[in-house]
Order: sequence, then structure tokens, then C-alpha cells
Amino acid sequence: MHQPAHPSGIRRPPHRLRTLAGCAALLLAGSGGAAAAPAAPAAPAAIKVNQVGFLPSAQKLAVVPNGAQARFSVVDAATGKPVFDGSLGAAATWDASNERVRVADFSTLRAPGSYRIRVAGLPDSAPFSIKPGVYRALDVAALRSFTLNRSGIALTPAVAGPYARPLAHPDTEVLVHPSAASARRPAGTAISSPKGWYDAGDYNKYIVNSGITTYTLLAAYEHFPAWFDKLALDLPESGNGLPDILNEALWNLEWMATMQDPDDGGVYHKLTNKAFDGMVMPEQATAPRYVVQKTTAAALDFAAVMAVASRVLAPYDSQQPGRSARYLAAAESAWRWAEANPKVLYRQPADILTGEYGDKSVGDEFAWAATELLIGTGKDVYRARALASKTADGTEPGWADVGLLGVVSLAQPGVRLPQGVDAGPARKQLLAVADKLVARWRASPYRVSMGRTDFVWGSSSVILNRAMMLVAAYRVDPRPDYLNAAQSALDYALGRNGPGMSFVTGFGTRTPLHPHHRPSEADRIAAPMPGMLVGGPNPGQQDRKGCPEASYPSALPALSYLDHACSYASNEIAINWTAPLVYVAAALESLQR
Ligand code: G3I
Ligand code: 9MR
Repeated sequence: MHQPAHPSGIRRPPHRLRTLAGCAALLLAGSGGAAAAPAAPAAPAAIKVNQVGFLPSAQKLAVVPNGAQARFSVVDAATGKPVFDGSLGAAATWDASNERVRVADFSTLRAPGSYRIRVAGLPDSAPFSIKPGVYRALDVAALRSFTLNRSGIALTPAVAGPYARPLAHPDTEVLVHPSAASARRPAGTAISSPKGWYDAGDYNKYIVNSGITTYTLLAAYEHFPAWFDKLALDLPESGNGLPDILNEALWNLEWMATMQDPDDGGVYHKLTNKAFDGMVMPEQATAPRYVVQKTTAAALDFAAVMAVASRVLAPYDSQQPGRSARYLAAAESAWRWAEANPKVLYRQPADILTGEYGDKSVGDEFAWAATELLIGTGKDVYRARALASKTADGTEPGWADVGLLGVVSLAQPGVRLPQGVDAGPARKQLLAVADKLVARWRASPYRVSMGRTDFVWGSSSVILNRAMMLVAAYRVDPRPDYLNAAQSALDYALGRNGPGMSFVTGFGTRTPLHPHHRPSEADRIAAPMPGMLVGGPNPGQQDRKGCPEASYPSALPALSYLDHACSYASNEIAINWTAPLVYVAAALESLQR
């Protein structure tokens, strides 16, 4: 049998090929209509374009290698007939990839259809659609990837299709690690801490990363309720009177609530094995689990998210009696613990080897939690620490930089603020962030906000978190370029990037086949679970030693990406990376036609 070459030159293990045939139907059953197992072309893309497509009214750009041609056309994908002609922009070099490129702008093409970009002398681009609802299946799959990555649940075929699996990680007997011991809960005490999502390619659960992730899903609902009210996810809870995105967020909120020590309000930093598992299915990963060290960052991220959850769930008190009030009380008690323990940073114990999510500065966590608690309670104690602007710098939030999340909450139109709380400064700050991003986007040869130094571990999420800032700014002040720059960020994630790949599993024609994701590697299903965002280019290449079987194709920041399961530094998936994809796809659907 012919073995298709992979975009990175790596051959796929044979068991994947054997299972390819039956996979398309199964995938459709299980993933809400995601693309079938992709047949990856051998040659790297020359013309780079969003491989899913565009809403009719959106700005539409592609990137073309500089050459002899000055013109491009858009052709019907089925017939090859040209439907649009345009001239390419001026050539410029993107130093992140060392490519000299020109931009093709076909924004005025609005007729629904399936198309490719054509430039004489180059292979046609990947196909893409222009149509209303173009990101619906993507948003459904992205959200459902959270469901498929739930811990402590048996996933039935009705819910999970081909990804059905037995109960794993019930986490009803988790041991208190010595680093987390207290008088009432000495080391070795068993506590129950079920549910939650697996963090990423590994099966552990981390409060800090749950913080920004859960916030992002809650904010997506808070900002775009009409979109999500109609987005059915076929969850076990569907039909219970809550929008499905909130049902999914609740799965993790319920876990987070168990991570708080009821005796003192402190919050354990993580729930984990001692060491990372092998590439096995969740039900095969049965090592003992521990809760490890209470930290200030965990308490504050917990406080912020619980305060947001309290406000978002308040209208659902008849379906979830008392939950909103309980979450606000939990948030306040975590805050009090943090005030009494303001500098407890995470220190990895010698016998624990899993992810750290260690953060050396917690000023931004204090500001975020104070802001959400101020919105929720109006109490003076939170006023002083809310939104100290020094603690919300930078152009995008991240798991260790959460200050801007508070800025977004406070700046949002429609959020009910207590008397005397002024959204003005937050709005000003948000617009300043968006202006900075628009300036970078406009000056970029690729028309993306990413420069050489932005390609860190999880770079795909950097640009999508920036898109979340741009969208939030657009809701305050609807300047078209805020939305255009956000569209470009999604275009980047879906193909207008250095490797010319969609970084979302199952979406686009060139898309990751081997994410560092244990179930996707171990399940013997050809395609990885759909809807997950991989970390993307990362010249740090921190996995080089662990990856002897393959090597990165390039050291250039934007090209330092390896579609191999060993590459946890460029090809892992993570909940905090997929979450802004959920937000941005929903935003572009809601704000464009
Ligand atoms: O803080 C420095 C910054 O000063 C410097 O400019 C920059 C240059 O690269 O590096 C920054 O540190 C990076 C840090 O993330 C903060 O962004 C480190 O190099 C980088 O190695 C570190 O990567 C983190 C990685 O874990 C390793 O700790 C990722 O952000 C984080 O997403 C990732 O998270 C893992 C979990 O631990 C375990 N589960 C999977 C998950 C995803 O890979
Ligand atoms: O699988 C782990 C991944 O989730 C983490 O992000 C990464 C960095 O902490 O580590 C991975 O585990 C690797 C370990 O660090 C080194 N040995 C190989 C492991 C991959 O299977």
C-alpha cells in the first residue's frame, strides 16, 4: 500500500493506515461534522490561506511567495473557473520565517462557494469555503474536544462516537501529598476530586491552567450568548435547561470546587500522578493520584473563575439551585486565604515530575481576582487591588499572565457593575492593546501580529488570545480593523502560517496527524480527535532530546514545528490553547455575516 508522505516528511505508523477506511463515517458521527481523516499532500503549501474559509462579509487574505507574477485569481474549486482577479501587494520579508511574500486580498468576493487561490507557476492553494456558518462545525468540534477530554466519565458511543471509552481517572480517592498536608488533612488522607478536563496531552489536572481556560469559555458565553444558546453539543447533560457550553464549563468547575480545602479556603495547585504516563489510553493510566501544595496563584485563579462563574450562572438558579451563591462564597474564601498567604509560589516537590505551571509573580493574579470579585460583590476590600494597570501589561493573556482577563471583564458592554465602579480605564487599556496589535498586524508581511519573539511554547494560543483582546475591544468600539486583525489570527491558526498547516486537528487539508495527545496516539483510530489546537512553532525545541525519531524541519521561529507525537514542545494540544479558538470562532460568526 502506498504510504502517504506527511507534510513534515515523517511516515505514519502502519496501524493508522489500516483504520483509515472506516474512519470518515465514524468521525462524522462523533465529531459534529468535522472533516474526515485528511490526506496530506507531499509538497509544503506555497500559497497559504485559511483552509476552512470565511464568512461572506469578512476580510479575506492569502499569502503568496514572491515571484515573477504580479496577479492572482480565485478559482472555483470544482471547475477551476476563475471567479475573481486581483493584483498582489508589495513584496516584503517576514523575518520570523525568512520568506519573501505578497498578500492577495479577495475580500470583495462574497459569493458562497468552494474556491482555491491560483497564481501562475505555483500549485493552487488548498480549497476553502466562503459561506454563512463556515465556523459552526469548527466551534462545535473545538467545544466537544473538551467533552472528549473529560476526566472521570465513561464516554458512551452516543456522546463520543468512535472516541467512546470506559470510565477512567474517577479521582474519588486522591491522596494528599506531603507538600499539601494540613492538620485536618495529614499526608496520605484520601479526598474525592472527580471530574474536570485532562490538561493537554497528559492526564493531569492543574488549577492554574484551568483558570484561564474556564474563564475563556465563560467569557465566550457571556459575550456571545445568542450563538451558544443555539449551539447543541450532544452532551450527556444536554436538555437540562443550560446552554451546552455552560454544561461543559460546569464539568470543570465542579472539579475545581473540590480542589479547595474547606477548612481554610486554600486551593491545591494540581491533581497529578507522580510522573507522566506512557502513551496509553486513560483507562490504562492507573497510577496513584495526589493533590499537591496549596499556592497563592491557584487560590487567586480559582477565586477569579468562581466569581465569573457565579455571575454567568446566576440566571440559572432554578436549574442549579444555590450554585451561583456557593461559587461566590468559595471565591471569597479563596481570596482570604491568598491575602493571608500572599507569596506561596509553587515549588515542585522532588518526587513529583509532572507539569509545573509555576509563576513567579502573582500581582496579576491578585488584580484579576480582585476585579472579578469587585464586579460580583461591590465590596471595598477588592477595590484597592482591582486593575492596578501595572499588573495587566502585555498584549495578550496567558496562563501566567491573567491581568488582561480582568480588564476584559470590566470593559465589557453589558456587564452589570456595582455603583461607583468605572469601566472607563479598563476600556481605555483594552483599546490601547488592540491599537498596538492592529499596528503590528498592519506592518506584518504575513498580516499577522506575530513577530520572531512571539513563537513560544503554545504560540498558536498567543495569536488567538490576541484575537480575543481584539474582539473584546471591537465590542467596546467597533473599528473594522479590530475585527480584521482578529480574522487574520484565525486565518493564521487555520493555514496562513509558516508551515502552511491548519493547527486545528481535523480541520483543513493539511492538519496535524500526530499531536502529542495520549488518547489520539493510543486509540488506534487513524485521525486524531478533532477540534484541538496544537501548540505550534516553537524555536525553543525543548523536546529535542525526547524526540530522537524525528527532527524539526527548521530553526526559524515561525517554521520550528514538528508534526510528530514526540514533539510536546510544538505539537501537544492543551485546553488553554483550544479555549480561545472556541471564543474567536464564535465571535467571528456572531460579528460578521
Ligand atoms: O518566562 C520566560 C520568558 O521570560 C522568556 O522570554 C521566554 C522565552 O522562550 O520563556 C519564558 O518561559 C517559558 C514559559 O513557558 C512561560 O511562557 C518557557 O521557556 C517554556 O518552557 C514554558 O513552557 C511551558 C511548558 O509547559 C513547560 O513548562 C508552557 O508555557 C506550558 O503551556 C506547558 O504546559 C504543559 C504542562 O506543564 C503539562 N501539561 C501539558 C502542558 C502543555 O504543553
Ligand atoms: O507528555 C508530557 C507533556 O504533557 C508535557 O507538556 C511535557 C513537558 O512537561 O512533558 C511530556 O512528557 C515527557 C517528559 O517531560 C520527558 N520524557 C518524555 C515525556 C513524553 O512522553
